[in-house]
Amino acid sequence: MYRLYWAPSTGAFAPDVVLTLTGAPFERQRVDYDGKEHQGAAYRKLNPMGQIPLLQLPDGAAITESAAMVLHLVERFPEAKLAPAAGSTARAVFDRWLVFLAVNVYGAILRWYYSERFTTDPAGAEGVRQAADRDLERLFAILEAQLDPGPFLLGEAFGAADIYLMMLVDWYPPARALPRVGRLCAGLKEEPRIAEVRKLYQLD
Ligand SMILES: N[C@@H](CCC(=O)N[C@@H](CS)C(=O)NCC(=O)O)C(=O)O
Repeated sequence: MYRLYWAPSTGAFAPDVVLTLTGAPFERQRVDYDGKEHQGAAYRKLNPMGQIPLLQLPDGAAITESAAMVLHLVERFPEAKLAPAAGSTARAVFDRWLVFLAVNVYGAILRWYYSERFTTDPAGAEGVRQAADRDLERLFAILEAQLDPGPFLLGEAFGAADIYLMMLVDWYPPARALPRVGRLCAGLKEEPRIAEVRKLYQLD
């Protein structure tokens, strides 16, 4: 069975929703984030980066990187229709946006939240935060344009990249003001299985 190491308000949300929507049996292993369990030796044996999430596959393999988890799951459970068929042009577009979100947007959000980690100059943190804010504005404007006509990143077809986008919007509230981004997230929140997972992750 799949086992997802998770904690509220973390990047475990996207793979959790994807797992939930596939209907695959899985268990959640809560990590004591406030108690810094993810920095302990036992957890680092599984994820040397000391980060959440971590997905253990049924054969015991430990997979890190939330986007890699999503890609594995959409591939493993094609009947859930959370991504276009592998090898198709639509799939290349899906992969493009998932990686865009995981690398560019997630990265900028980390710089926005944890600015002090991205400079050795204690006085430089505010500058890092402001630059990240500027980057996020630009990145979300690109996403807003991609959602035209929408309603999803891939047009008519809902997919796992939309879930990943919703997670990032939760962390960067200014993005909610963008009409298409805001509409997409508001719609996804209405889906009962997504709403359940949101509750668990303590998202509004
Ligand atoms: N690239 C990783 C990033 C994961 C990540 O940054 N997780 C955060 C929680 S949202 C974390 O565990 N941070 C703890 C730390 O960096 O000390 C992924 O996509 O899974």
